[in-house]
Amino acid sequence: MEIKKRGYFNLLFILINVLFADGLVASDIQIEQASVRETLPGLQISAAYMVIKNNSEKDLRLVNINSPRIPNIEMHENRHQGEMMAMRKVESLVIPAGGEFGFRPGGHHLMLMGLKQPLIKGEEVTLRLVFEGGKEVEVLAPVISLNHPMGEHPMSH
Ligand SMILES: [Cu+2]
Repeated sequence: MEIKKRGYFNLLFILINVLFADGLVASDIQIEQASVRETLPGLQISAAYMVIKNNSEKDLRLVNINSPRIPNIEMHENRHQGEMMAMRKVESLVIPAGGEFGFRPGGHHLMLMGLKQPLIKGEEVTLRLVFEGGKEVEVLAPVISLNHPMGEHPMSH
């Protein structure tokens, strides 16, 4: 089932690249350091991180992230509220032309919610990034351990 799905999404990815070949080639958007944090026992949420590079000459607006395996993914920012850090959902984010945007531990992050099964270290999760105008890019993110230096995430929701 998983293999069949992956084949389908690979095909979709190729089709998307063909459909949106007008001025924006796949290498215009580069995803680096993508990772998903393993779930804590009993929890149905986790976090994902990545750096998105925009090599094109136009700003890109990230409007949605989804995954065949994760029911709900939100983009969150961390904000100081007095002494506390609080998370807030953001609807979209701009990746500046020729620049990058990072979802990183302690800062903006992707909140993975409503997980039906635990995310286990060593697995890989497909994440699909949707940009304004319909451009889509897929990345296969490894699930990493909570003890990984990149795996820290404040849990104060
Ligand atoms: Cu969050």
